[in-house]
Amino acid sequence: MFTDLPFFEDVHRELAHNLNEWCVTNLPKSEPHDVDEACRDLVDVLGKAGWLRYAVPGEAGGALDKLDSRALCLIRETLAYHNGLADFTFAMQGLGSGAITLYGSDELKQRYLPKVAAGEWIAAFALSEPEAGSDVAAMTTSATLDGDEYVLNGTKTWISNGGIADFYTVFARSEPISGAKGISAFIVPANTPGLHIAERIEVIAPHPLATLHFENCRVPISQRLGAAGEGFKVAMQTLDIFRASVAAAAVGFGRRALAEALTRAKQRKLFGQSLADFQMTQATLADMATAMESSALLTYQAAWLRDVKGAITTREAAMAKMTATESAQQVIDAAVQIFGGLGVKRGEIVERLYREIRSLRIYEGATEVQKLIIARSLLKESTR
Ligand code: COS
Repeated sequence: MFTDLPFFEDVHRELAHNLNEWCVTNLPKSEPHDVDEACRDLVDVLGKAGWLRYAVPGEAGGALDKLDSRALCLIRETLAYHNGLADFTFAMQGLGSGAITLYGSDELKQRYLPKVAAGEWIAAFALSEPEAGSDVAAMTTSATLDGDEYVLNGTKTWISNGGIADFYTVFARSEPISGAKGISAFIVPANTPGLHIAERIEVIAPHPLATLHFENCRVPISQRLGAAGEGFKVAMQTLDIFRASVAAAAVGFGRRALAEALTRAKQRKLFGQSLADFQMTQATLADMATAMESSALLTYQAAWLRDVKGAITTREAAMAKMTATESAQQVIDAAVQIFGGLGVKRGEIVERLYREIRSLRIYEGATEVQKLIIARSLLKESTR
């Protein structure tokens, strides 16, 4: 068992085991017709079962003292293995509320986080804009101070849980400075006047996704996270935690594809033997397994460094996200190939995984952005 590795403690081993057992009996096996309803149900079920408590810290009803990266990663890997939408809903509760955990006042923490942990409120993270995705510091959504309120105007897009969220963590330019330094972070309840869902976006692996418009949307200063102008740092530190968990989800998808491929290779007969008897198939299976093992090691190394060493893990999380998502894409593609025609038939697990893995190479920083982050960090550290 890989949870026997020294990265983990007993609490993690128990968590991974118990969650896996729970998933087998409690998660839907097929894709839903209505993703909004399915996500609301999943948040409710994950909340009632106590799993969402790992998305918030102990002081606000969390299961562990701190937001524990290894727990987040193990949960995402396990959920992704069984049900991609369950992984999505868990991840968004964490990402959507992560900035409150890191930068929220005690009052905001106590108001929002217990509801997130109970699955009573759905969270979302609104950072990207039509012209500010990878270059997030180019954002133009404005937050103008007027008395004791900020007035938000602008557009956010690719917002997961857009349309079903109860509140959004929104990043907007509050200072008259261009670039990273002028941005602040805010909690905006979904029913705030001036916040509209402009468009729902359909994607290949369906989940709630939308474009939001802010039109003279008034938010009290008390809903700001961190200091004015500190929002870019708030976003990046939140992403540092959750990028490693994206890697873990990719490991879950990839490991599931490998498990499906192994079963298929043993069962499928052709040319008088099983598919698994061909050395060509064996080479593919070996590459798949090795890719997922190495991805898992990078992922849990990043999580362990943050949890145990208290390290800043920007570079390690970027390495894990890049490697795990790119590897899982290849592993799942290989699994589809092993399945042959069945691999692209709607309803097959590997067909679903093939669609589900694709966006992980893009969201929370595309692979190209991760390369930038890794290289910048290396160059900064190099003294020669
Ligand atoms: N933690 C804390 N601070 C950080 C940080 C981190 N992980 N990353 C950057 N910062 C700080 C920098 O130290 C710098 O502060 P100083 O000027 O005081 O030194 C400031 O933030 C600006 O950093 P940088 O110059 O690196 O910003 P860039 O505009 O060049 O952007 C990238 C850097 C490309 C890394 C950033 O825009 C990014 O991550 N883009 C992808 C965004 C993303 O993930 N989008 C998906 C949305 S969620 S689905």
